[in-house]
Amino acid sequence: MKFKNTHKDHQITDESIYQSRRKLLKAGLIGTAGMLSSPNFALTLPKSEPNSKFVIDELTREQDATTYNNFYEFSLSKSGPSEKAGGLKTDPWSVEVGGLCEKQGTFDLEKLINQFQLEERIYRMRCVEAWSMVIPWNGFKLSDLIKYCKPLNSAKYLYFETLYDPKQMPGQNGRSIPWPYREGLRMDEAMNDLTLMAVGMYGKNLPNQNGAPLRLVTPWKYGFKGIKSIVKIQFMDKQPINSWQAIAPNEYGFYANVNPQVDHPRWSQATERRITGGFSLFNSRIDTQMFNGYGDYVADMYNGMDLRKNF
Ligand SMILES: Nc1nc2c(c(=O)[nH]1)N[C@H]1C(S)=C(S)[C@@H](COP(=O)(O)O)O[C@H]1N2
Ligand SMILES: [Mo]
Repeated sequence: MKFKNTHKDHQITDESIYQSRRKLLKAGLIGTAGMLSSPNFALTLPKSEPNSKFVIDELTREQDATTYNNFYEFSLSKSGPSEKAGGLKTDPWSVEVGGLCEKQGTFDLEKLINQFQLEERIYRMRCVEAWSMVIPWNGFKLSDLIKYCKPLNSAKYLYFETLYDPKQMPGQNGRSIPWPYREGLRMDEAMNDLTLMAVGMYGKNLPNQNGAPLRLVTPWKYGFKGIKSIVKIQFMDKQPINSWQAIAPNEYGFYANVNPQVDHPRWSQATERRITGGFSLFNSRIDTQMFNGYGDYVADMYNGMDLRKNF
């Protein structure tokens, strides 16, 4: 399957960000401050004051974003997924939609995504392990898929599952996680304009190690919410339990909102190591922003909630 990039006039396909920046410069799509500011993006990066002199909202190098991964189905190491996920068969791929919605069924992914408008969006991403990246995703809005499925009024949450196939995913022979990998969102979070179903990154199809052919992207939440290689979506009336919650409920909650004021029990969440590329994977430590800097778009959803309890 090959997704059709709807923004043919702006494709970040170069192996090196320096090359693509040069191209963008040439095309007049890059601001003088060095921030990416293309009118083609449906959503520009929310403005934020640099919170350290080292902050640069520069794209992470594709090379780093595709070789420094978390994907326990293949490996527990960061480099393992890129070495071991290559054989995963992602075409054809189907997604089973069920639960509290009218349009239940098993849908062929290629046919499914043809229903929706694909966009390119540059998002800051932050892992609970306190490293972060800036990634250009290609995908469609989860809200479009939800509307397509016609949820019942009783549907309050969305539940997702990754493929379970130990033959293709050798990590599933181990017990690191109760398989299959699971994730959930409250319906308003799922409907939020930021929430993306990614089918590509850097203008290309998603590499397997990044969750091909379909993965969730919620940039105001820790990376573990970004469930990969999704085969099942269910509309539910009760809050589902995600995989990390199931393993360690005191360390990983349902909401997983990026929150510098609420530390992980074993380490601080106040700062993060921004992986951009260039000299090393450890190139700058910056202050973590509330909701990863996306508060203007998402803070309202959590009004009146105790975010220490709902972490
Ligand atoms: N199925 C599945 N999805 C997953 C994971 C995983 O192990 N299995 N790891 C999560 C974690 S902890 C992170 S930080 C992100 C990493 O995404 P990336 O490798 O594309 O950066 O994927 C998330 N989605
Ligand atoms: Mo993570």
